Amino acid sequence: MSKLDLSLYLVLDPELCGGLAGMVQTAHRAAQAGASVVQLRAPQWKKRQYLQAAIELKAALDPLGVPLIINDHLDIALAVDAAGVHVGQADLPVEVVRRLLGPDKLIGLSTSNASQLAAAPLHLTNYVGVGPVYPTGTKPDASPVIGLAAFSQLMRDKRLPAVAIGGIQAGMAAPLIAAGVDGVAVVSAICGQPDPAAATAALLNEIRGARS
Ligand code: TZP
Repeated sequence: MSKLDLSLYLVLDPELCGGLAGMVQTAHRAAQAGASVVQLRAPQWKKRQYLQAAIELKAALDPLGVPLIINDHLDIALAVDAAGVHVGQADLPVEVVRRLLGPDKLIGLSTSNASQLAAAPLHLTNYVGVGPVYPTGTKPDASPVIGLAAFSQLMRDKRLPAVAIGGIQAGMAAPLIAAGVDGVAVVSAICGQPDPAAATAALLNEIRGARS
């Protein structure tokens, strides 16, 4: 399994990105500007449309060497030979996904509290998403907001590579990196921005600055 760079993890949202074409364009621009992972997340989409988006995203991201992660849909990840699958707490368990996906693909797991983090299967999970750290309008059914203080506490007991997610906008990444997270995951801070490449570059700059 190659080492995963979680620095800036873009989660795509078809509504914020302007549909399938907008999503592919945003992903491509963000990846060119340094986004290190891209996740296709479109819970409202039917399978056929999801598959088409995955095919187009894979074609756009492969030449840039940026891994494509598929949210929830294991079959689509297998169909397009994506880099991995991201599951939530109510999706297929990591153990099942790992068995079906094999040892070489990536598996990410959404968590929103200490007990979910403690329950993440250590040797089967490549990374955890932890959030929402801040209030977000992007995921209406998100778990309760964690807040920076509790998030920092969670990072003290970190057992797996982790990305912070939820309400992270430009200028908000540095304290999360300082708390020990490996990267930040964003939707609206890149998707739907007038210049996704500039938004990506600014966030990356902040992340790198906070590390040095
Ligand atoms: N999971 C927890 S919060 C969230 C997801 C997918 C949405 C984050 O969106 P934004 O726009 O970066 O706040």
